[in-house]
Amino acid sequence: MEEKFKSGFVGLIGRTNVGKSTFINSVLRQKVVIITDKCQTTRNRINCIYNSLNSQIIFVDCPGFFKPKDLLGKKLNKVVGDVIKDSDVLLAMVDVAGGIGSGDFYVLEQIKNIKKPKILLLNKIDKIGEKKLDSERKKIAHLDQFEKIISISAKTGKNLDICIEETKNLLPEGPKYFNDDIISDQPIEKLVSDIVREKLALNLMQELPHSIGVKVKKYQEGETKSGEDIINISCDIYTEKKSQKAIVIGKSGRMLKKVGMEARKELENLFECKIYLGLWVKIAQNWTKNEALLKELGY
Ligand SMILES: Nc1nc2c(ncn2[C@@H]2O[C@H](COP(=O)(O)OP(=O)(O)OP(=O)(O)O)[C@@H](O)[C@H]2O)c(=O)[nH]1
Ligand SMILES: [Mg+2]
Repeated sequence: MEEKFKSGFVGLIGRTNVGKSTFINSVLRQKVVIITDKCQTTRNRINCIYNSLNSQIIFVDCPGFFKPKDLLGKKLNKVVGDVIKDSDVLLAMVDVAGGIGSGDFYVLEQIKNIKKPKILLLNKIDKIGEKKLDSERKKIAHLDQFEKIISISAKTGKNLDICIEETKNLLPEGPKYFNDDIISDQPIEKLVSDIVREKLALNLMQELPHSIGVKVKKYQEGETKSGEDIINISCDIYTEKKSQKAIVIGKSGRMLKKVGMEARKELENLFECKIYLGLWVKIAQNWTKNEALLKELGY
C-alpha cells in the first residue's frame, strides 16, 4: 500500500542556550539560523524545512523561554506561546551537561497540559559521561507527558536521525506546505541582520547583555566594474546608551571593523558573491522597552 504523505509544524521549546538553533542547523546540514553562547540569541519564530520522500517536517525555531524583564522579553515569550499553539508536535529541549534545573522545569510546566504529541530531547551528551546522563535522567523520570525521551548531541549530530524518525511518526497526514527548494521562510534581510547581531554578540556580549538590535537599511544586488556580482548592504546597529555605542565602535573603530569583517566573510560564503557591508552605530534610548522601536526592529 502507498504510504500517505505526512507533514506538520514542530515547535522547538526550551530555555535559552540549550541548543535549539544548533539542532536545526545540524538537522538541515547548513546554517539557517544563528547560534551564540549568550542568552536570547533567537528572537523571532523561523520556519526551517526538512524534506524527505514522503514527509515534510517544518521545524520552528523560537526564542528561549525565560522570566521576562522588559518589553522585549515579554514579546519573545509571546512568540514562544504562539509557536506552542500553532505546532502539531512539540520538541522540548534541555541541556543535560549544564544540568536540568528550575528554568527547565518552568518550561516543561508551561507545556504540560498542551494536548499535543511531545518528545523530550536531552541535549549536549557529547560533554558528559554515562554516569551524569543517568543522574539527569533520574530528575525527569517522574514526567509522563512525553511520547519519547531521546539523548542527543546537536553539535556532533548523535541520534538526530532517531529524532527525525520519531518526529515523523508523530506527524499527521498533510500537504507539502513549502516547495522543495525552500529551506527557511526567513526574509533575507532578517538573516543578514541576525548574522551581524551574532558577530556582535560573540565579540562583546560580555559588556553589553542583550541590548543590541540590528536593522538592514539597504540591500541592493548589483555588479562591480569588472562585472562580478556584488551585494551592497548597510545596517544600523542600535545601542541603548552613548557608552554602549563607544564599546561597539571600539578603540579607533577596531571592534566595529572586526565585527564587520567577520559578518562580511560569512555573508560572502552564504551568498557566494562579493559583499559590501556598511555598519552604522546609533543610540536609541531604551529600545528594548519601547513599543515603536521594537516594531521598527522587527519584534
Ligand atoms: N557541546 C555542545 N554544545 C552545544 C550543543 N548544542 C548547542 N551547543 C552550544 O550551546 C550554545 C547555545 O546554542 P544555541 O543553539 O544558540 O541555543 P538556543 O537554544 O538556540 O538559544 P536561544 O536562541 O538563546 O534560545 C552554543 O554555544 C552552542 O554551540 C551540543 O550538543 N553540544
Ligand atoms: Mg536559538
